[in-house]
Amino acid sequence: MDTYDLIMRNAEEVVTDEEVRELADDPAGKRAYVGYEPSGVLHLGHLLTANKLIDLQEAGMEVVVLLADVHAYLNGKGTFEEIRDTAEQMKAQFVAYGLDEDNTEFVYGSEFQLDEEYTLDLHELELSTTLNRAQRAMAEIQGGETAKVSHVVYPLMQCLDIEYLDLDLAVGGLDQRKVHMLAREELPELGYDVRPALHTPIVADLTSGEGKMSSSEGVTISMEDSTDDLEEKVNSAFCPPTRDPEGDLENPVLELFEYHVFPRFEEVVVERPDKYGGDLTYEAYEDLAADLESGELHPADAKGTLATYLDELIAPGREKLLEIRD
Ligand code: IYR
Repeated sequence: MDTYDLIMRNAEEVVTDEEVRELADDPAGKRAYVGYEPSGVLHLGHLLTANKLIDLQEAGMEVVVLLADVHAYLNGKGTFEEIRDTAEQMKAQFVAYGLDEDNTEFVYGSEFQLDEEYTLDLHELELSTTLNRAQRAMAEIQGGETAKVSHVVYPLMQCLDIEYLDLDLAVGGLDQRKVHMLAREELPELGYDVRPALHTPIVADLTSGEGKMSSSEGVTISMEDSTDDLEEKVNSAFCPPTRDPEGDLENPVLELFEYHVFPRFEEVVVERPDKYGGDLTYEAYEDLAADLESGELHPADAKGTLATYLDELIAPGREKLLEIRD
């Protein structure tokens, strides 16, 4: 796969395509990042952006993971001590999952976000950004409770991170898009460069195919799940034979194959007894999706296979988690 295609694989959108093409022409030494509010157990939402970071490492870029402790604090996720403990667990799981430790820089937000220069820049942004704009940027990130002043400081700091970590590309789920658009507008006001952003899709809820799979509601797959948990969750997933039967429902089983399994495995083997046609081997997601649609691949076989591959994917992180908790 060429560098541009690797960078773009499974991206929902990039802003702008032209800027990303420029990066793809000369990726060596270029820096990309994702920031995460520390959470003790990684779930598939985290792994979607982690897969993208692994793609970017493969494309020759340097990868920074921001353990956003100050952001988590501003978003009401606990005391600094609690958040730091959680962040260490998170880091260990990312490495176990496959982020190349020698090529990944893990940075705590508090390492640079409390410096004087950063703080003064933050105040300048506070002065130039309307409350309304900052709240809109935060709407998809904040968890619904009454907005506090901290919730409008949060997106402004996220904008500054792009400059202070000296990045060439900001990566995040689609829910981060408004913050990245704010950054593109506001950073030049402070005399800093505009950087491109890449957004990964939001995976639909597993049982309904609607909305998004999140850690707070509905069924989520995480590194905590045992082999049996995975089987049970995947078996109860919504899996219509077509990807988009009426235009507004997704097939979460296909999404998980596309975004999680195919990027990490060379081929996917569906094991079937000979009397049901024998094993099927797929090298590309599109072929598997086409077989599900045509009826060649039964949803039950697709689900069983998905559970097996997801199990293999999360096994190292699950072991790490058990080790940490011992
Ligand atoms: N807003 C993210 C966390 C975060 C991301 C980046 I990129 C930052 O620079 C800082 C924080 C979330 O919703 O988890």
